[in-house]
Amino acid sequence: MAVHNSEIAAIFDEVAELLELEGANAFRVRAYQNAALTLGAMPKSLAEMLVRGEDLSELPGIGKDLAGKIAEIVRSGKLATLEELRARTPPHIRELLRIPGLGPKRVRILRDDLGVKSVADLKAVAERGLIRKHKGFGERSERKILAEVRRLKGAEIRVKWAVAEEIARTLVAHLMALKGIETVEIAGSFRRKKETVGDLDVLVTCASKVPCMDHCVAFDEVAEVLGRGPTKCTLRLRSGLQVDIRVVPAKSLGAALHYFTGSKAHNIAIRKMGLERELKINEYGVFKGRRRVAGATEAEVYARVGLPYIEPELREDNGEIQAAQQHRLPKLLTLDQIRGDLHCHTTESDGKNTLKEMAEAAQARGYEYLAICDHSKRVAMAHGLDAKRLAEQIEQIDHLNAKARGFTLLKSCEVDILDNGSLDLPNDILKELDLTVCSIHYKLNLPLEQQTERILRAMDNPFFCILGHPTGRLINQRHASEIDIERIMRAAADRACFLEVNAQPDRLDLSDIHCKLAKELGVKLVISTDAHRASDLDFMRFGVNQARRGWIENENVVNTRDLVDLRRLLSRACR
Ligand code: DGT
Ligand code: CA
Ligand code: CA
Ligand code: ZN
Repeated sequence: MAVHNSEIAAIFDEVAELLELEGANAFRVRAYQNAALTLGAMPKSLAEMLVRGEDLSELPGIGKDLAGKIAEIVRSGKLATLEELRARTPPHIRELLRIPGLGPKRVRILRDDLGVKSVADLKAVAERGLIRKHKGFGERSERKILAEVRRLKGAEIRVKWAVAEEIARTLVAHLMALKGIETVEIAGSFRRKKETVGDLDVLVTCASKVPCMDHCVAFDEVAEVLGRGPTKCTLRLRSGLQVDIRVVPAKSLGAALHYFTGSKAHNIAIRKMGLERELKINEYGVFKGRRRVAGATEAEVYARVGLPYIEPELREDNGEIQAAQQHRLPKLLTLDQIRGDLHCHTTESDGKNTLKEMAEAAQARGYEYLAICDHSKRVAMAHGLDAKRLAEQIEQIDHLNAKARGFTLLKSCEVDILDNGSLDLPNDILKELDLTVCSIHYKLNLPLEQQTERILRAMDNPFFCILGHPTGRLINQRHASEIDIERIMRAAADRACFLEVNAQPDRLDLSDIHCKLAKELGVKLVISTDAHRASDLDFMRFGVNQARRGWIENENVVNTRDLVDLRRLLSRACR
């Protein structure tokens, strides 16, 4: 059982990629890409839908053919179409596709025009300066390609936190199903909520004589058992993610949890504090000579070195230990402090749900407000709103608000920041909105100075409120645009503008480090899901995680305010 939606989406993505590489019909390629998008964002498990006998061909963009392919994947874990495509594509060419910035189109050009058939060939032509001479590539893309090729050597694949969470959930459920297993904790970077994780580090306590290891390796997503001992095993799952599982005695659980949560740098600093008190701290406990003095809980471990409990998200040896010593640890933001979402889309632009459906979904989550931010016309082209359609939407919102109680739709728009730094809609219409989310969606690769100016000029507009997904990066796919983020933050603080922490699992933009910088520079943040369908509103927790890693507290976040305070903040920002 239990092929995850994300696995099916990944298979379809790869099919699309390889088809495009072969020069297949563009509609066919797009059908797979669209299906991957639909499936990846679905809240319901496709595998479970099939078990219940639901007809998948009724899903948007999924016809009979694709529904059959989904069933094939759920049944066998594989897709014959993909296997055939892979077999037909030389492995070295497939490796090229993994280089960020090189899609199938570009790989084809490089192969057909420059004879590039492997990463080694690519490196050679890039070093000889042949790529920059080619139409469609510039000097900058050549430099980027070279940097990526160099990075690729020895580079590991890191899994996005949201994907790891889905896998972790099924793994924990599997482990807890064995009678005698008492606790299962996931430590490591996953517990620290790092945006990507290298592997999962799992700790288990169980009653004696329980066949715990047999049960671990019997998890039905295991592709390979890489190592196995009496209390420890290492697994590679079908998704490629590795898992280290350790069985520990209950009296050591706190010490083990502390040790395996890391980060390594944090551990080293704590151990050093232990040594100063003549304490030995390891994964088994805290010891004075040979006597165990602590180890069952993490709080005990910290107490032994004279510190209060430190939240996992802070454990990067990035000032948290000094802060703990001085009793000035941040009181980290929590999900239940979020009162509304300030960035979502509807069917008016590229969203999948209507205004009314989005409003109901937000209310169902207990929110006080939701800002509707359909795209302006520049980015969404045919789908985007011009001033006239935005005015119509404003009327619709007024109409819905008149009927709603205790909940307010806010009028907004995701306005494109044009390359000259102006906004994509005239001020006459922007002034009718409660707020704006202003974002860059094209020319992401301008030189640093120019890109920074573009944003600063946009911020000069009195109707600029929130800078949406500020750096434009996509995790594992696209680097952040080159911008002087500190200058932008200072400018935002001066003008009472805000920066978004976009909670989409592959954006998480701002990063944790940028969140911390924003706090230090006194810029307020907005944590938003950028939901394109109702279920995406649940992405909020990913944004909160990221903010917590950046030491963010309730007061640093705009959308922890109630509507009255929110309007007060916005009125300064927006007018
Ligand atoms: P990852 O998996 O790369 O996303 O990052 P982590 O932090 O989960 O690292 P991992 O899986 O290599 O190790 C898990 C934790 O175990 C790590 O955060 C700290 C602890 N640890 C691992 N190796 C050492 C070590 O040599 N010394 C100390 N003090 N702790 C270690
Ligand atoms: Ca790990
Ligand atoms: Ca590990
Ligand atoms: Zn958006």
